[in-house]
Amino acid sequence: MKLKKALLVVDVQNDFCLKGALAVPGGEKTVPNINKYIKIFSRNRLPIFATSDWHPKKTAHFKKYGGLWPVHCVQGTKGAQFHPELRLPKETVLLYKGMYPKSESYSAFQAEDENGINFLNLLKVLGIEEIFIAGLATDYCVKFSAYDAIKNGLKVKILTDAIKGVNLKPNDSKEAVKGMVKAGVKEITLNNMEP
Ligand code: VGL
Repeated sequence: MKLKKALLVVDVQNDFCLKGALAVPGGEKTVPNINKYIKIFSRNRLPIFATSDWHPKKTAHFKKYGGLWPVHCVQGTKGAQFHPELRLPKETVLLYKGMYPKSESYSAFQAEDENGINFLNLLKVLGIEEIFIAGLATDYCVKFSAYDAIKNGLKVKILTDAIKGVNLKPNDSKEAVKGMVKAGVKEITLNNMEP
């Protein structure tokens, strides 16, 4: 039987792209391939979810309040907007995470839609069994989302030609992919994508 699938586009926001406040090297280069995956899912009438990192001005996630990161993706700013070339269809389910000042919220499973319904519940309502993950960053939000998906019994594919990592340490993304694969995640690209 065919599994019911959904696409998850993680944090393709200006601040994670070229000249952004927390630019992921080559982050913007994921956009053309992500747009291709979006078209495939749209064409097959499969759900598309897109997360936004959506921080208040003051959060323990930021360096100046004890966290790891420069100020980025502050709610309502240009840096928090999607990359201008990302082509999300109007049916995309938009999810927001990082609103709670005391939690890191790297994972899409800590995100919620505009009505406060969390990602897992939305997946359950739609009967989704498998998610395909693209976006930023491989070694943080993509990784944590993939692990949470596996923990929740979903099948997971990462789209390796549509993700990029921060690489605070040079091998972080490679290690992240290795770890995900060990946990049961499959790697695919546009060449072997079948919706
Ligand atoms: C992310 C670092 C800090 C991500 C978010 O979206 O992967 N990375 N905040």
